Amino acid sequence: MHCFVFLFIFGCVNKALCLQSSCGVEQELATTQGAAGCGWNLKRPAATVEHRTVSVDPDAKYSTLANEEMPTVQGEEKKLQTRSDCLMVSSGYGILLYGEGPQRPVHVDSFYMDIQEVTNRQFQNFVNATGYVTEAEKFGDSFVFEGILSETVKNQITQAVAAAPWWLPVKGASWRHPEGPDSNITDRLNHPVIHVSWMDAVAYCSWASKRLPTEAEWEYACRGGLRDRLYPWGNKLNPKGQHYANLWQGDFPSHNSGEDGYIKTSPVMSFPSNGFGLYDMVGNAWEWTSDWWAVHHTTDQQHNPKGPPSGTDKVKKGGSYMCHKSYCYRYRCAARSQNTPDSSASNLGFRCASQDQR
Ligand SMILES: *[C@@H]1O[C@H](CO)[C@@H](O)[C@H](O)[C@H]1NC(C)=O
Ligand SMILES: *[C@@H]1O[C@H](CO)[C@@H](O)[C@H](O)[C@H]1NC(C)=O
Ligand SMILES: [Ca+2]
Ligand SMILES: [Ca+2]
Repeated sequence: MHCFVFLFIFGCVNKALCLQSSCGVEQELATTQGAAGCGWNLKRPAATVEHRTVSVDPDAKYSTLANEEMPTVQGEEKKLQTRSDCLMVSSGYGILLYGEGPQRPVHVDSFYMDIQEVTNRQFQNFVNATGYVTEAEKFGDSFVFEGILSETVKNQITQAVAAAPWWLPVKGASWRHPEGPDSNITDRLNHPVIHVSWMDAVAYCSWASKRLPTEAEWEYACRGGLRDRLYPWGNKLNPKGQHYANLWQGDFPSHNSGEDGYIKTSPVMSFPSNGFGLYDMVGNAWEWTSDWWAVHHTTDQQHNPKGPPSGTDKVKKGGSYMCHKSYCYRYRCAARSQNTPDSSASNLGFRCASQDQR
């Protein structure tokens, strides 16, 4: 089933102004507590990183099979068309430390964006067609949030991330086994695929004849046509008492009340879409972008910026079901975080974009 929705968007988006009432508070929270919370420091030990170079050659490895076996369930895409004189200003909430500011005018050409995070079912299709093995499966482990592990698995773990002790490297954790060997995705085929590295995400998107969105494209898509807003739907986190994203309610990291209905990932599209018809742009799973991470940006106007030419970390956007304001206020369109390209974790996934309709 191929469903495409053609959406023309006229209007300028994305001047994320610092809100006077909350900016100072946020800056303080971010600098004191933010660093480790969003999956930062989930770096593989240097020793294991070296033998883990994965080459992705879509032509050689995937295209033949891909042509024979296209996914039976194809996610929808939206065309996001921008006017040529439209200025998009990326970021600008005021967290200079993480490169959210200063505000800067950016133009992005029209592109197609998946309306949902790539699901386990879609990823399974890809793996069935290509035999692809993810980096977490090759390494033999992946990071899982302690709060969702069984006692059996927890008891077998001896190391943790110093700055974020609730992240545990779990042997056998992968997209097929999100909380380790005693878990599976049978009942979660419509949830976002997680435990996928940046390389894995690139491999999937290439197979689908797509690509990862740039950070600027991702942010443009997140804003859903609204100006100067924190979230894809506006400035209030819970308008009319409703939840608009799968986030964390309660106290992080000890108690997740699951008030929004989910303490782990949720099926994609469980919460309302934004003005562009895109779902889960914030919350549920973090999403990889194609950009290398940097915190210094030019304030000159840019056309289709693609980030720095090189780096050590890739930018991820949108926050996850683990984000709570006290610790990881990253469920804003402007917010950003980073991981090394070979990182994988129980709250990190992706969606694809493309220049042409796929
Ligand atoms: C992938 O293959 C497995 C094993 O053959 C099968 O159970 C599953 O339904 C397939 N998934 C898709 C999405 O086709
Ligand atoms: C998957 O996990 C569920 C419990 O979460 C279990 O009941 C089921 O037997 C498991 N399925 C497989 C194929 O391991
Ligand atoms: Ca939740
Ligand atoms: Ca998301």
